[in-house]
Amino acid sequence: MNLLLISSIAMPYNEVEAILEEKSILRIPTVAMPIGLMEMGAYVREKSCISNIQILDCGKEMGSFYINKEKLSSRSYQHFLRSLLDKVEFTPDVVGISLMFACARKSSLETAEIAKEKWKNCTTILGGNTATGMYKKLLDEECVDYVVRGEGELSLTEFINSLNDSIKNINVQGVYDKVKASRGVEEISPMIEDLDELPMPAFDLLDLDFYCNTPFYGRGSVMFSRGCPFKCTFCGSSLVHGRRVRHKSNKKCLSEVKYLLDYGFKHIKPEDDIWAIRKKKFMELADEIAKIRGNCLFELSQGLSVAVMDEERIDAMMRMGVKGAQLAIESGSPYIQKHIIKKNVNLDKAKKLLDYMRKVGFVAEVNFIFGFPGETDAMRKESIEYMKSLDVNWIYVFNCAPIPGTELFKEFEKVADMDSVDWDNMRVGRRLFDTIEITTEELENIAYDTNIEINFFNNCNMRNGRYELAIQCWNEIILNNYPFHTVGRYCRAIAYSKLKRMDDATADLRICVDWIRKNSESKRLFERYRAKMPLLEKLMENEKGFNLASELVR
Ligand code: B12
Ligand code: SF4
Repeated sequence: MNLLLISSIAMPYNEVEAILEEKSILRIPTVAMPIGLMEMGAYVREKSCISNIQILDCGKEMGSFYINKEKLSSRSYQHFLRSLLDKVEFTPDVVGISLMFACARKSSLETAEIAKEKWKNCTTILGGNTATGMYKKLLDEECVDYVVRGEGELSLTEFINSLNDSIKNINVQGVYDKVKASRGVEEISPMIEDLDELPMPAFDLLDLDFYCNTPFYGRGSVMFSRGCPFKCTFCGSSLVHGRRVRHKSNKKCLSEVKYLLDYGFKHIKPEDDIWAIRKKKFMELADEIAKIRGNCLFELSQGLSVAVMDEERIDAMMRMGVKGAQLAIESGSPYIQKHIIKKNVNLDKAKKLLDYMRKVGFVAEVNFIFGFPGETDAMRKESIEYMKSLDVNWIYVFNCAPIPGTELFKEFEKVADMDSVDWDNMRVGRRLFDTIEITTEELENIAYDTNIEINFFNNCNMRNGRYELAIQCWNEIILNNYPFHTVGRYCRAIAYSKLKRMDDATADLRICVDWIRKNSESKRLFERYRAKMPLLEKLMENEKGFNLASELVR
Protein backbone atom coordinates (compact mmCIF):
# COMPACT_ATOMS: atom_id res chain seq x y z
CA MET A 1 0.00 0.00 0.00
CA ASN A 2 1.33 3.45 -0.98
CA LEU A 3 0.69 6.51 1.18
CA LEU A 4 1.08 10.06 -0.06
CA LEU A 5 0.92 12.80 2.59
CA ILE A 6 0.45 16.38 1.41
CA SER A 7 0.87 19.54 3.46
CA SER A 8 -1.11 22.51 2.20
CA ILE A 9 0.22 26.05 1.83
CA ALA A 10 -0.29 28.26 4.89
CA MET A 11 -1.38 31.34 2.94
CA PRO A 12 -4.63 32.84 1.70
CA TYR A 13 -5.56 31.62 -1.78
CA ASN A 14 -5.42 35.03 -3.45
CA GLU A 15 -2.00 35.78 -1.99
CA VAL A 16 -0.58 32.53 -3.37
CA GLU A 17 -2.15 33.32 -6.74
CA ALA A 18 -0.62 36.79 -6.69
CA ILE A 19 2.84 35.34 -6.07
CA LEU A 20 2.44 32.62 -8.69
CA GLU A 21 1.23 35.12 -11.24
CA GLU A 22 4.04 37.47 -10.24
CA LYS A 23 1.71 40.30 -9.33
CA SER A 24 2.69 40.74 -5.71
CA ILE A 25 5.75 41.68 -3.74
CA LEU A 26 3.78 42.33 -0.57
CA ARG A 27 3.68 38.86 0.96
CA ILE A 28 6.47 36.44 1.58
CA PRO A 29 5.28 32.82 1.78
CA THR A 30 5.11 31.38 5.29
CA VAL A 31 7.09 28.17 5.23
CA ALA A 32 7.73 25.79 8.10
CA MET A 33 8.31 22.06 8.41
CA PRO A 34 5.01 20.13 8.63
CA ILE A 35 5.62 18.56 12.04
CA GLY A 36 2.26 16.78 12.08
CA LEU A 37 3.01 14.92 8.86
CA MET A 38 6.56 14.13 9.96
CA GLU A 39 5.46 12.70 13.31
CA MET A 40 2.40 10.90 11.97
CA GLY A 41 4.28 9.73 8.86
CA ALA A 42 7.04 8.21 10.98
CA TYR A 43 4.54 6.42 13.22
CA VAL A 44 2.39 5.08 10.38
CA ARG A 45 5.48 3.96 8.48
CA GLU A 46 6.47 1.88 11.50
CA LYS A 47 3.10 0.57 12.61
CA SER A 48 0.95 0.11 9.51
CA CYS A 49 1.13 -2.08 6.45
CA ILE A 50 2.23 0.62 4.03
CA SER A 51 5.17 -0.16 1.79
CA ASN A 52 5.86 3.32 0.37
CA ILE A 53 5.39 6.78 1.80
CA GLN A 54 6.10 10.25 0.47
CA ILE A 55 5.48 13.74 1.87
CA LEU A 56 4.62 16.36 -0.71
CA ASP A 57 5.55 19.54 1.09
CA CYS A 58 3.58 22.21 -0.79
CA GLY A 59 4.65 24.98 1.61
CA LYS A 60 8.30 24.33 0.85
CA GLU A 61 7.54 24.14 -2.89
CA MET A 62 5.88 27.55 -2.63
CA GLY A 63 8.93 28.91 -0.81
CA SER A 64 11.21 27.53 -3.56
CA PHE A 65 9.02 29.08 -6.22
CA TYR A 66 9.15 32.42 -4.46
CA ILE A 67 12.93 32.34 -4.20
CA ASN A 68 13.43 31.24 -7.79
CA LYS A 69 10.56 33.15 -9.29
CA GLU A 70 12.65 35.02 -11.81
CA LYS A 71 13.69 31.69 -13.26
CA LEU A 72 10.21 30.17 -13.45
CA SER A 73 7.25 31.09 -15.58
CA SER A 74 4.09 32.32 -13.92
CA ARG A 75 1.13 29.96 -13.55
CA SER A 76 -2.24 29.50 -11.89
CA TYR A 77 -2.63 27.89 -8.44
CA GLN A 78 -4.24 24.80 -9.96
CA HIS A 79 -1.47 24.46 -12.51
CA PHE A 80 1.08 24.75 -9.71
CA LEU A 81 -0.63 22.01 -7.66
CA ARG A 82 -0.90 19.77 -10.71
CA SER A 83 2.81 20.16 -11.40
CA LEU A 84 3.59 19.18 -7.78
CA LEU A 85 1.44 16.07 -7.95
CA ASP A 86 3.21 15.12 -11.19
CA LYS A 87 6.40 14.81 -9.15
CA VAL A 88 5.01 11.95 -7.03
CA GLU A 89 7.05 8.83 -7.59
CA PHE A 90 4.37 6.14 -7.08
CA THR A 91 0.65 5.60 -7.53
CA PRO A 92 -0.79 6.30 -4.11
CA ASP A 93 -3.59 4.18 -2.65
CA VAL A 94 -4.21 6.73 0.10
CA VAL A 95 -3.77 10.48 -0.33
CA GLY A 96 -3.72 12.20 3.07
CA ILE A 97 -3.97 15.97 3.02
CA SER A 98 -3.10 18.11 6.00
CA LEU A 99 -5.55 20.98 6.27
CA MET A 100 -4.24 23.02 9.18
CA PHE A 101 -5.38 26.49 8.23
CA ALA A 102 -8.80 27.76 7.25
CA CYS A 103 -7.21 29.73 4.40
CA ALA A 104 -5.98 26.48 2.84
CA ARG A 105 -9.49 24.98 2.48
CA LYS A 106 -9.94 25.68 -1.20
CA SER A 107 -6.44 24.67 -2.23
CA SER A 108 -6.72 21.44 -0.21
CA LEU A 109 -9.98 20.58 -1.95
CA GLU A 110 -8.44 21.32 -5.31
CA THR A 111 -5.50 19.08 -4.41
CA ALA A 112 -7.94 16.28 -3.52
CA GLU A 113 -9.78 16.79 -6.81
CA ILE A 114 -6.60 16.67 -8.87
CA ALA A 115 -5.46 13.55 -6.97
CA LYS A 116 -8.79 11.81 -7.71
CA GLU A 117 -8.53 12.74 -11.35
CA LYS A 118 -4.93 11.56 -11.61
CA TRP A 119 -5.15 8.36 -9.53
CA LYS A 120 -8.70 7.10 -10.11
CA ASN A 121 -8.71 4.50 -7.32
CA CYS A 122 -7.11 6.51 -4.56
CA THR A 123 -8.82 7.19 -1.25
CA THR A 124 -8.59 10.78 -0.02
CA ILE A 125 -8.45 11.58 3.67
CA LEU A 126 -8.09 15.02 5.24
CA GLY A 127 -6.77 15.81 8.71
CA GLY A 128 -5.36 18.70 10.71
CA ASN A 129 -6.74 21.57 12.75
CA THR A 130 -9.14 23.04 10.21
CA ALA A 131 -10.24 19.62 8.98
CA THR A 132 -11.10 18.81 12.61
CA GLY A 133 -13.19 21.98 12.99
CA MET A 134 -14.86 21.93 9.54
CA TYR A 135 -15.24 18.19 8.94
CA LYS A 136 -18.94 18.21 8.02
CA LYS A 137 -18.58 20.86 5.32
CA LEU A 138 -15.52 19.12 3.89
CA LEU A 139 -17.34 15.82 3.64
CA ASP A 140 -20.01 17.51 1.51
CA GLU A 141 -17.39 17.60 -1.23
CA GLU A 142 -17.23 14.69 -3.62
CA CYS A 143 -13.42 14.62 -3.69
CA VAL A 144 -13.19 14.02 0.09
CA ASP A 145 -13.71 10.41 1.17
CA TYR A 146 -12.73 10.68 4.83
CA VAL A 147 -11.80 13.26 7.46
CA VAL A 148 -9.76 12.50 10.57
CA ARG A 149 -10.57 14.61 13.60
CA GLY A 150 -7.76 15.06 16.13
CA GLU A 151 -4.31 13.50 16.21
CA GLY A 152 -3.69 11.13 13.33
CA GLU A 153 -1.10 8.58 14.49
CA LEU A 154 -3.42 5.94 15.96
CA SER A 155 -6.46 6.54 13.77
CA LEU A 156 -4.64 6.69 10.44
CA THR A 157 -2.70 3.53 11.28
CA GLU A 158 -5.91 1.66 12.07
CA PHE A 159 -7.63 3.15 9.04
CA ILE A 160 -4.88 2.06 6.65
CA ASN A 161 -4.76 -1.43 8.12
CA SER A 162 -8.57 -1.72 7.76
CA LEU A 163 -8.38 -0.53 4.17
CA ASN A 164 -5.69 -3.09 3.48
CA ASP A 165 -7.89 -5.83 4.95
CA SER A 166 -10.64 -4.65 2.53
CA ILE A 167 -13.01 -3.96 5.41
CA LYS A 168 -16.10 -2.42 3.82
CA ASN A 169 -17.51 -0.34 6.66
CA ILE A 170 -14.49 1.14 8.29
CA ASN A 171 -15.20 2.08 11.88
CA VAL A 172 -12.27 3.89 13.44
CA GLN A 173 -12.62 6.42 16.27
CA GLY A 174 -12.11 9.93 14.92
CA VAL A 175 -12.36 8.91 11.25
CA TYR A 176 -15.49 10.23 9.55
CA ASP A 177 -17.01 9.33 6.21
CA LYS A 178 -20.07 11.06 4.76
CA VAL A 179 -22.50 8.72 6.54
CA LYS A 180 -20.90 9.03 9.97
CA ALA A 181 -20.77 12.83 9.63
CA SER A 182 -24.49 12.95 8.90
CA ARG A 183 -25.28 10.84 11.98
CA GLY A 184 -24.16 13.55 14.40
CA VAL A 185 -21.48 11.40 16.09
CA GLU A 186 -19.12 13.65 18.10
CA GLU A 187 -15.68 12.16 18.66
CA ILE A 188 -12.02 12.76 18.04
CA SER A 189 -9.20 10.31 17.48
CA PRO A 190 -7.54 8.67 20.49
CA MET A 191 -4.26 10.35 21.45
CA ILE A 192 -0.92 8.74 22.14
CA GLU A 193 -0.42 9.10 25.88
CA ASP A 194 3.31 8.56 25.98
CA LEU A 195 4.90 10.75 23.33
CA ASP A 196 8.12 8.75 23.63
CA GLU A 197 6.28 6.08 21.61
CA LEU A 198 6.63 8.37 18.60
CA PRO A 199 9.60 7.46 16.43
CA MET A 200 12.07 10.12 15.29
CA PRO A 201 10.01 12.54 13.12
CA ALA A 202 10.37 11.63 9.45
CA PHE A 203 12.86 14.41 8.72
CA ASP A 204 14.16 12.12 5.97
CA LEU A 205 10.92 12.63 4.01
CA LEU A 206 11.50 16.38 3.70
CA ASP A 207 13.94 18.40 1.67
CA LEU A 208 16.20 19.01 4.66
CA ASP A 209 18.70 20.85 2.53
CA PHE A 210 16.07 23.51 1.80
CA TYR A 211 15.12 23.88 5.46
CA CYS A 212 18.74 23.91 6.61
CA ASN A 213 20.42 26.10 4.07
CA THR A 214 17.95 28.46 2.41
CA PRO A 215 18.48 32.05 3.54
CA PHE A 216 15.43 33.40 5.42
CA TYR A 217 13.69 29.96 5.52
CA GLY A 218 16.54 27.98 7.05
CA ARG A 219 14.96 26.53 10.18
CA GLY A 220 14.24 23.10 11.61
CA SER A 221 11.01 22.55 13.57
CA VAL A 222 10.41 20.34 16.58
CA MET A 223 7.56 19.87 19.05
CA PHE A 224 8.49 18.76 22.56
CA SER A 225 4.95 18.57 23.97
CA ARG A 226 1.33 18.49 22.87
CA GLY A 227 -1.67 20.19 24.48
CA CYS A 228 -2.20 23.25 26.66
CA PRO A 229 -4.15 23.54 29.93
CA PHE A 230 -5.33 27.12 29.42
CA LYS A 231 -8.73 28.02 28.03
CA CYS A 232 -8.22 31.00 25.73
CA THR A 233 -11.47 31.17 23.80
CA PHE A 234 -9.83 32.06 20.48
CA CYS A 235 -7.31 29.23 20.42
CA GLY A 236 -7.67 26.20 18.16
CA SER A 237 -4.97 24.02 19.63
CA SER A 238 -7.11 22.05 22.08
CA LEU A 239 -9.42 20.92 19.25
CA VAL A 240 -6.68 18.55 18.16
CA HIS A 241 -4.32 18.12 21.10
CA GLY A 242 -6.65 18.53 24.07
CA ARG A 243 -6.08 20.46 27.29
CA ARG A 244 -3.77 18.04 29.07
CA VAL A 245 -0.10 18.60 28.33
CA ARG A 246 1.80 15.49 27.27
CA HIS A 247 5.58 15.82 27.23
CA LYS A 248 8.29 13.98 25.39
CA SER A 249 11.07 12.97 27.77
CA ASN A 250 14.13 15.23 27.75
CA LYS A 251 16.08 12.32 26.28
CA LYS A 252 13.75 12.20 23.28
CA CYS A 253 13.72 16.00 22.87
CA LEU A 254 17.52 15.98 22.86
CA SER A 255 17.70 13.20 20.29
CA GLU A 256 15.53 15.27 17.91
CA VAL A 257 17.62 18.37 18.50
CA LYS A 258 20.78 16.36 17.95
CA TYR A 259 19.47 15.00 14.66
CA LEU A 260 19.05 18.55 13.37
CA LEU A 261 22.36 19.74 14.83
CA ASP A 262 24.20 16.84 13.21
CA TYR A 263 22.63 17.78 9.88
CA GLY A 264 23.99 21.29 10.28
CA PHE A 265 20.93 23.33 11.33
CA LYS A 266 21.80 26.74 12.76
CA HIS A 267 18.20 27.62 13.73
CA ILE A 268 15.72 25.35 15.48
CA LYS A 269 12.10 26.21 16.24
CA PRO A 270 10.28 24.40 19.02
CA GLU A 271 6.59 24.90 18.22
CA ASP A 272 5.11 23.86 21.57
CA ASP A 273 1.85 25.58 22.43
CA ILE A 274 2.82 26.16 25.99
CA TRP A 275 6.52 26.54 26.52
CA ALA A 276 8.37 25.66 29.70
CA ILE A 277 5.28 24.84 31.73
CA ARG A 278 7.00 22.15 33.83
CA LYS A 279 9.79 24.18 35.33
CA LYS A 280 12.23 21.54 36.55
CA LYS A 281 11.97 19.51 33.34
CA PHE A 282 12.39 22.62 31.24
CA MET A 283 15.40 23.93 33.17
CA GLU A 284 17.15 20.57 32.81
CA LEU A 285 16.39 20.41 29.09
CA ALA A 286 17.58 23.98 28.52
CA ASP A 287 20.88 23.20 30.26
CA GLU A 288 21.40 20.01 28.24
CA ILE A 289 20.72 21.91 25.02
CA ALA A 290 23.13 24.65 26.11
CA LYS A 291 25.88 22.01 26.28
CA ILE A 292 25.42 20.69 22.73
CA ARG A 293 24.03 23.54 20.66
CA GLY A 294 27.31 25.16 19.56
CA ASN A 295 26.26 28.31 17.71
CA CYS A 296 22.76 27.06 16.85
CA LEU A 297 20.00 29.47 17.89
CA PHE A 298 16.52 28.54 19.09
CA GLU A 299 13.43 30.49 18.05
CA LEU A 300 10.03 30.33 19.67
CA SER A 301 7.31 31.37 17.28
CA GLN A 302 4.43 30.75 19.69
CA GLY A 303 3.95 33.55 22.21
CA LEU A 304 5.30 32.99 25.71
CA SER A 305 2.69 32.66 28.43
CA VAL A 306 2.70 35.46 31.02
CA ALA A 307 1.24 33.04 33.54
CA VAL A 308 4.12 30.58 33.08
CA MET A 309 7.15 32.82 32.57
CA ASP A 310 9.51 33.95 35.28
CA GLU A 311 13.05 35.30 35.55
CA GLU A 312 14.73 31.91 35.93
CA ARG A 313 13.02 30.53 32.86
CA ILE A 314 14.05 33.60 30.86
CA ASP A 315 17.67 33.10 31.95
CA ALA A 316 17.50 29.42 30.98
CA MET A 317 16.08 30.28 27.57
CA MET A 318 18.96 32.63 26.95
CA ARG A 319 21.44 29.92 27.88
CA MET A 320 19.88 27.54 25.37
CA GLY A 321 20.22 30.08 22.56
CA VAL A 322 16.86 31.86 22.52
CA LYS A 323 17.63 35.49 21.71
CA GLY A 324 14.09 36.80 22.06
CA ALA A 325 10.42 35.94 21.76
CA GLN A 326 6.92 37.33 21.81
CA LEU A 327 4.98 37.66 25.02
CA ALA A 328 1.34 36.75 24.38
CA ILE A 329 -0.70 39.54 25.98
CA GLU A 330 -3.48 39.94 23.36
CA SER A 331 -5.38 42.76 25.06
CA GLY A 332 -4.75 45.55 27.54
CA SER A 333 -8.36 45.52 28.67
CA PRO A 334 -8.97 43.56 31.89
CA TYR A 335 -12.60 43.07 30.87
CA ILE A 336 -11.59 41.39 27.59
CA GLN A 337 -9.02 39.28 29.39
CA LYS A 338 -11.52 38.01 31.90
CA HIS A 339 -14.80 37.78 30.03
CA ILE A 340 -14.11 37.59 26.31
CA ILE A 341 -10.85 35.75 25.69
CA LYS A 342 -10.55 34.14 29.14
CA LYS A 343 -6.77 34.28 28.97
CA ASN A 344 -6.66 36.32 32.17
CA VAL A 345 -3.23 37.78 31.56
CA ASN A 346 -1.91 39.57 34.62
CA LEU A 347 -1.10 42.89 32.94
CA ASP A 348 1.20 44.08 35.73
CA LYS A 349 3.18 40.86 35.69
CA ALA A 350 3.53 41.19 31.89
CA LYS A 351 5.11 44.62 32.34
CA LYS A 352 7.53 43.33 34.95
CA LEU A 353 8.53 40.42 32.73
CA LEU A 354 9.17 42.83 29.87
CA ASP A 355 11.32 45.00 32.12
CA TYR A 356 13.36 41.98 33.12
CA MET A 357 13.73 40.87 29.51
CA ARG A 358 14.98 44.32 28.58
CA LYS A 359 17.41 44.30 31.52
CA VAL A 360 19.01 41.00 30.54
CA GLY A 361 18.99 41.71 26.79
CA PHE A 362 16.24 39.26 25.81
CA VAL A 363 14.58 40.81 22.76
CA ALA A 364 10.90 41.03 23.58
CA GLU A 365 7.98 41.60 21.27
CA VAL A 366 4.31 41.59 22.15
CA ASN A 367 1.10 40.44 20.44
CA PHE A 368 -2.23 42.21 20.62
CA ILE A 369 -5.52 41.45 18.89
CA PHE A 370 -8.36 43.84 18.06
CA GLY A 371 -11.88 42.95 17.01
CA PHE A 372 -13.13 40.46 19.58
CA PRO A 373 -16.92 40.17 19.69
CA GLY A 374 -18.19 42.45 22.46
CA GLU A 375 -15.11 44.70 22.25
CA THR A 376 -15.95 48.41 22.49
CA ASP A 377 -14.03 51.52 21.43
CA ALA A 378 -13.26 52.21 25.07
CA MET A 379 -11.70 48.76 25.48
CA ARG A 380 -9.55 49.28 22.40
CA LYS A 381 -8.42 52.66 23.75
CA GLU A 382 -7.56 50.99 27.05
CA SER A 383 -5.45 48.51 25.10
CA ILE A 384 -3.66 51.25 23.18
CA GLU A 385 -2.88 53.13 26.41
CA TYR A 386 -1.49 49.93 27.88
CA MET A 387 0.64 49.34 24.76
CA LYS A 388 2.09 52.83 25.13
CA SER A 389 3.09 52.06 28.70
CA LEU A 390 5.20 49.05 27.67
CA ASP A 391 8.94 49.13 27.16
CA VAL A 392 9.18 46.68 24.31
CA ASN A 393 10.88 46.44 20.92
CA TRP A 394 7.88 45.62 18.80
CA ILE A 395 4.12 45.30 19.17
CA TYR A 396 2.12 43.26 16.67
CA VAL A 397 -1.53 44.26 16.43
CA PHE A 398 -3.67 41.66 14.65
CA ASN A 399 -7.30 41.58 13.60
CA CYS A 400 -9.28 38.85 15.25
CA ALA A 401 -10.15 36.16 12.71
CA PRO A 402 -11.91 33.31 14.49
CA ILE A 403 -10.87 29.68 14.18
CA PRO A 404 -13.71 27.28 13.34
CA GLY A 405 -14.57 25.03 16.27
CA THR A 406 -13.45 27.43 19.02
CA GLU A 407 -15.52 29.06 21.77
CA LEU A 408 -14.85 32.47 20.25
CA PHE A 409 -16.20 31.29 16.92
CA LYS A 410 -19.57 30.67 18.63
CA GLU A 411 -19.49 34.24 20.01
CA PHE A 412 -18.85 35.52 16.49
CA GLU A 413 -21.92 33.66 15.28
CA LYS A 414 -23.96 36.00 17.49
CA VAL A 415 -22.61 39.14 15.80
CA ALA A 416 -21.86 38.08 12.21
CA ASP A 417 -23.04 35.80 9.43
CA MET A 418 -20.30 33.21 9.65
CA ASP A 419 -21.73 31.11 6.81
CA SER A 420 -20.82 33.80 4.32
CA VAL A 421 -17.17 34.15 5.41
CA ASP A 422 -14.59 33.92 2.63
CA TRP A 423 -12.18 31.66 4.52
CA ASP A 424 -9.97 31.04 1.53
CA ASN A 425 -8.74 34.60 1.30
CA MET A 426 -8.58 35.48 4.95
CA ARG A 427 -5.40 36.06 6.91
CA VAL A 428 -4.79 37.05 10.50
CA GLY A 429 -4.03 40.64 9.63
CA ARG A 430 -7.18 40.84 7.53
CA ARG A 431 -10.61 39.55 8.39
CA LEU A 432 -13.06 39.66 5.57
CA PHE A 433 -16.40 40.04 7.29
CA ASP A 434 -18.32 42.73 9.13
CA THR A 435 -19.94 42.25 12.51
CA ILE A 436 -22.85 44.24 13.85
CA GLU A 437 -20.26 46.05 15.99
CA ILE A 438 -17.57 47.00 13.50
CA THR A 439 -16.91 46.69 9.78
CA THR A 440 -13.86 44.98 8.33
CA GLU A 441 -12.60 48.26 7.01
CA GLU A 442 -12.98 50.11 10.32
CA LEU A 443 -11.22 47.33 12.20
CA GLU A 444 -8.44 47.07 9.67
CA ASN A 445 -7.86 50.82 9.80
CA ILE A 446 -7.74 50.92 13.59
CA ALA A 447 -5.32 47.98 13.79
CA TYR A 448 -3.16 49.33 10.98
CA ASP A 449 -2.97 52.85 12.41
CA THR A 450 -2.17 51.45 15.84
CA ASN A 451 0.66 49.34 14.41
CA ILE A 452 2.10 52.37 12.65
CA GLU A 453 1.71 54.69 15.60
CA ILE A 454 3.13 52.32 18.21
CA ASN A 455 6.00 50.86 16.21
CA PHE A 456 7.08 53.89 14.22
CA PHE A 457 5.94 57.40 15.13
CA ASN A 458 5.63 56.64 18.84
CA ASN A 459 8.36 54.01 18.93
CA CYS A 460 9.40 53.08 22.42
CA ASN A 461 13.14 52.74 21.65
CA MET A 462 13.09 56.21 20.09
CA ARG A 463 11.24 57.66 23.09
CA ASN A 464 13.94 56.24 25.33
CA GLY A 465 16.86 57.45 23.20
CA ARG A 466 17.83 53.93 22.03
CA TYR A 467 18.23 55.02 18.41
CA GLU A 468 20.60 52.23 17.35
CA LEU A 469 18.17 49.62 18.63
CA ALA A 470 15.24 51.31 16.91
CA ILE A 471 17.18 51.18 13.63
CA GLN A 472 18.07 47.53 14.17
CA CYS A 473 14.41 46.59 14.78
CA TRP A 474 13.16 48.51 11.75
CA ASN A 475 15.82 46.87 9.59
CA GLU A 476 15.13 43.36 10.80
CA ILE A 477 11.37 43.50 10.93
CA ILE A 478 10.52 45.83 8.07
CA LEU A 479 13.16 47.27 5.79
CA ASN A 480 15.14 44.10 5.00
CA ASN A 481 11.96 42.57 3.60
CA TYR A 482 9.94 45.63 2.60
CA PRO A 483 12.45 48.28 1.42
CA PHE A 484 9.59 50.30 -0.04
CA HIS A 485 8.07 50.92 3.43
CA THR A 486 7.91 54.72 3.45
CA VAL A 487 7.11 55.08 7.14
CA GLY A 488 9.85 52.67 8.23
CA ARG A 489 12.44 54.39 6.11
CA TYR A 490 11.32 57.85 7.18
CA CYS A 491 11.53 56.95 10.85
CA ARG A 492 14.94 55.38 10.30
CA ALA A 493 16.06 58.68 8.78
CA ILE A 494 14.91 60.47 11.93
CA ALA A 495 16.85 57.98 14.07
CA TYR A 496 19.98 58.54 11.95
CA SER A 497 19.58 62.28 12.40
CA LYS A 498 19.39 61.83 16.19
CA LEU A 499 22.69 59.96 15.94
CA LYS A 500 24.05 62.88 13.89
CA ARG A 501 24.46 60.62 10.85
CA MET A 502 23.09 63.30 8.55
CA ASP A 503 24.30 61.71 5.31
CA ASP A 504 22.56 58.43 6.07
CA ALA A 505 19.42 60.30 7.13
CA THR A 506 19.34 62.40 3.97
CA ALA A 507 19.99 59.33 1.80
CA ASP A 508 17.02 57.56 3.38
CA LEU A 509 14.73 60.54 2.79
CA ARG A 510 15.78 60.71 -0.86
CA ILE A 511 15.24 56.95 -1.31
CA CYS A 512 11.76 57.40 0.21
CA VAL A 513 10.93 59.94 -2.46
CA ASP A 514 12.19 57.60 -5.21
CA TRP A 515 10.07 54.75 -3.90
CA ILE A 516 7.00 56.98 -3.63
CA ARG A 517 7.38 57.84 -7.32
CA LYS A 518 7.77 54.27 -8.53
CA ASN A 519 5.86 52.05 -6.11
CA SER A 520 2.14 52.16 -5.35
CA GLU A 521 2.51 50.79 -1.79
CA SER A 522 5.11 53.46 -0.95
CA LYS A 523 2.81 56.10 -2.36
CA ARG A 524 -0.16 54.76 -0.41
CA LEU A 525 1.82 54.89 2.84
CA PHE A 526 3.02 58.39 2.09
CA GLU A 527 -0.47 59.66 1.38
CA ARG A 528 -1.92 58.03 4.45
CA TYR A 529 0.65 59.36 6.89
CA ARG A 530 2.04 62.44 5.12
CA ALA A 531 1.07 64.77 7.96
CA LYS A 532 3.45 62.87 10.21
CA MET A 533 6.32 62.98 7.72
CA PRO A 534 6.80 66.72 7.04
CA LEU A 535 10.41 66.33 5.89
CA LEU A 536 9.30 64.38 2.82
CA GLU A 537 7.06 67.26 1.73
CA LYS A 538 9.96 69.65 2.18
CA LEU A 539 12.29 67.45 0.17
CA MET A 540 9.78 67.07 -2.64
CA GLU A 541 9.28 70.85 -2.79
CA ASN A 542 12.99 71.55 -3.13
CA GLU A 543 15.01 68.48 -4.01
CA LYS A 544 18.20 70.22 -5.03
CA GLY A 545 18.43 72.73 -2.20
CA PHE A 546 17.19 70.41 0.59
CA ASN A 547 19.37 70.51 3.68
CA LEU A 548 18.35 68.23 6.51
CA ALA A 549 20.33 69.96 9.25
CA SER A 550 18.71 73.31 8.54
CA GLU A 551 15.26 71.75 8.24
CA LEU A 552 15.68 70.19 11.67
CA VAL A 553 16.58 73.47 13.39
CA ARG A 554 13.55 75.26 11.95
C1 B12 B 1 3.67 25.13 13.44
C2 B12 B 1 2.44 25.97 13.29
C3 B12 B 1 2.37 26.76 12.17
C4 B12 B 1 3.34 26.65 11.01
C5 B12 B 1 2.80 25.48 10.17
C6 B12 B 1 3.78 24.61 9.51
C7 B12 B 1 3.09 23.42 8.87
N1 B12 B 1 3.14 23.35 7.58
O1 B12 B 1 2.51 22.57 9.54
C8 B12 B 1 3.16 28.03 10.31
C9 B12 B 1 4.24 28.99 10.77
C10 B12 B 1 3.18 28.00 8.79
C11 B12 B 1 1.82 28.48 10.89
C12 B12 B 1 1.12 29.55 10.39
C13 B12 B 1 -0.09 29.98 10.91
N2 B12 B 1 -0.77 29.46 11.95
CO1 B12 B 1 -0.17 27.97 12.93
N3 B12 B 1 0.33 26.67 14.11
C14 B12 B 1 1.38 25.94 14.25
C15 B12 B 1 1.28 25.14 15.55
C16 B12 B 1 1.94 25.91 16.66
C17 B12 B 1 1.87 23.78 15.58
C18 B12 B 1 1.39 22.83 14.49
C19 B12 B 1 2.02 21.55 14.70
O2 B12 B 1 3.04 21.27 14.08
N4 B12 B 1 1.51 20.75 15.64
C20 B12 B 1 2.09 19.48 16.03
C21 B12 B 1 1.55 18.35 15.22
C22 B12 B 1 1.98 17.05 15.83
O3 B12 B 1 0.15 18.43 15.23
P1 B12 B 1 -0.69 18.79 13.93
O4 B12 B 1 0.10 19.56 12.98
O5 B12 B 1 -1.99 19.31 14.36
O6 B12 B 1 -0.91 17.34 13.27
C23 B12 B 1 -1.65 16.33 13.91
C24 B12 B 1 -3.15 16.35 13.63
O7 B12 B 1 -3.65 17.60 13.27
C25 B12 B 1 -3.35 15.34 12.56
N5 B12 B 1 -3.15 15.70 11.17
C26 B12 B 1 -2.58 16.77 10.62
N6 B12 B 1 -2.57 16.66 9.29
C27 B12 B 1 -3.13 15.49 8.98
C28 B12 B 1 -3.37 14.89 7.76
C29 B12 B 1 -3.97 13.65 7.75
C30 B12 B 1 -4.21 12.98 6.47
C31 B12 B 1 -4.36 13.01 8.96
C32 B12 B 1 -5.00 11.72 8.93
C33 B12 B 1 -4.13 13.64 10.17
C34 B12 B 1 -3.51 14.86 10.18
O8 B12 B 1 -2.37 14.38 12.91
C35 B12 B 1 -1.16 15.05 13.28
C36 B12 B 1 -0.34 14.20 14.20
O9 B12 B 1 -1.04 13.93 15.37
C37 B12 B 1 -0.26 25.09 15.73
C38 B12 B 1 -0.73 24.86 17.14
C39 B12 B 1 -0.97 23.41 17.36
N7 B12 B 1 -0.62 22.94 18.49
O10 B12 B 1 -1.46 22.68 16.52
C40 B12 B 1 -0.67 26.44 15.16
C41 B12 B 1 -2.06 26.55 14.51
C42 B12 B 1 -2.31 25.37 13.64
N8 B12 B 1 -1.88 27.75 13.71
C43 B12 B 1 -2.88 28.54 13.73
C44 B12 B 1 -2.90 29.81 13.10
C45 B12 B 1 -4.08 30.71 13.44
C46 B12 B 1 -1.88 30.18 12.22
C47 B12 B 1 -1.82 31.46 11.40
C48 B12 B 1 -3.13 31.92 10.84
C49 B12 B 1 -1.18 32.48 12.33
C50 B12 B 1 -0.63 33.73 11.78
N9 B12 B 1 -0.22 34.55 12.71
O11 B12 B 1 -0.53 34.04 10.61
C51 B12 B 1 -0.84 31.08 10.27
C52 B12 B 1 -1.60 30.49 9.05
C53 B12 B 1 -1.31 31.06 7.78
C54 B12 B 1 -2.06 32.32 7.47
N10 B12 B 1 -1.30 33.32 7.14
O12 B12 B 1 -3.25 32.40 7.56
C55 B12 B 1 -4.04 27.97 14.55
C56 B12 B 1 -5.14 27.29 13.80
C57 B12 B 1 -5.41 27.69 12.39
C58 B12 B 1 -6.75 27.38 11.83
N11 B12 B 1 -7.50 26.37 12.28
O13 B12 B 1 -7.13 28.06 10.90
C59 B12 B 1 -3.26 26.96 15.45
C60 B12 B 1 -4.06 25.75 15.93
C61 B12 B 1 -2.76 27.80 16.64
C62 B12 B 1 -3.75 28.08 17.70
N12 B12 B 1 -3.25 28.14 18.91
O14 B12 B 1 -4.91 28.28 17.51
N13 B12 B 1 1.45 27.73 11.94
S1 SF4 C 1 -2.08 29.70 26.29
FE1 SF4 C 1 -1.72 29.65 24.06
S2 SF4 C 1 -1.93 27.54 23.43
FE2 SF4 C 1 -2.79 27.70 25.48
S3 SF4 C 1 -4.98 28.00 25.16
FE3 SF4 C 1 -4.07 30.04 25.32
S4 SF4 C 1 -3.54 30.63 23.22
FE4 SF4 C 1 -3.93 28.41 23.21
